[in-house]
Amino acid sequence: MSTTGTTTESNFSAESYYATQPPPSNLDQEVRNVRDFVRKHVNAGRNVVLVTSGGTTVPLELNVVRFLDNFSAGTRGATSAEYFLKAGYAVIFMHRQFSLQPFSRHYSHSTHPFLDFLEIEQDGSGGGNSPLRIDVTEKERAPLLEVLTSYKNAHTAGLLHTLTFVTVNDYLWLLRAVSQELAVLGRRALYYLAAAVSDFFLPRQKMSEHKIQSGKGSLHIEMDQVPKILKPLVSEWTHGQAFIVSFKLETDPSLLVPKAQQALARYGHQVVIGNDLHTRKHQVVFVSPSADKDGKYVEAWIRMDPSQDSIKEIEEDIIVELARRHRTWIDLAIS
Ligand code: PAZ
Repeated sequence: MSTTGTTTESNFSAESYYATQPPPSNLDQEVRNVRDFVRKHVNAGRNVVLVTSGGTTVPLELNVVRFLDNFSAGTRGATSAEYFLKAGYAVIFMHRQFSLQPFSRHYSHSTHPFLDFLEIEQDGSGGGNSPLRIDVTEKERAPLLEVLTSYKNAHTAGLLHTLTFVTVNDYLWLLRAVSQELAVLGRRALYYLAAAVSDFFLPRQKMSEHKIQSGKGSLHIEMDQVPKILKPLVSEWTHGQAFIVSFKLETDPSLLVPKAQQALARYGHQVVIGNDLHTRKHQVVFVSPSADKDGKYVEAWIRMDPSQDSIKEIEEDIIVELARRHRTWIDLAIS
């Protein structure tokens, strides 16, 4: 690709990215819907959190047959969205299409399929010809009622707004557009960036139009780096007002804290939550700038006993702690 506004051939700034990569076709409508949602909750004096969740794809062809993807199922994001609702937030849940969603995640396909606990019963009134009805097994009734009640309450009160992305390009365009809409909330906006976003992509200008043919032997693809959009998110799109929490995933645990510190130094936001691929359901580390503003960082671990898995989810403690820190962030502007 030639240097169409890029700093080098393989190094897009955020600005050059948006100038050269096309927006998703439904962006304007999505933005209007977010605007309505935000306006409603600004008027109600409610804090709003943007939760991003799931992995992004990187298409290799314009008529896409093949794409790169990653492991993220969206468990962290979907679970956290429920606890944010419980904490009184209005939630914009921006997730990868078909990844886990708040509430329905409890009954996801292979782990806990809902068909397994539904029963078909004969309505007793009309003998053998009486209509059939569906019932829930005794054991599952109470937990389902709890999940269903929370789901209905969130929807009836209009507290949960859902947005969908598939590609890293969809994600980048949506994130910028949503953050511009959330700017009216100032400090009352919280960003919880749990999506696993690709670090590399293939610019449209480099993509093959049609399915890449296999006849030529091995395949060499050089990808460009996805621009580091946390920087403009923090300083431009949110004007340094929003409380921004990003996630850092590593597979070498010794990198977690240093990489989290590096991100804070580079982007200037409030918290990086570090998690290791293999232990992420049982422990995370909060890394944040020290309150003394001395250029140092503090770390705080949240740990759970893995044997407590079925009783408690780590996201419950993560969200309690973040809601507390977010309140302090809001109060700082008032005092
Ligand atoms: O979606 P999931 O529950 O399977 O995994 C969550 C996670 C590990 C993707 C998330 O906690 C995270 O660390 N996201 C950021 C990844 C990164 O860009 O480093």
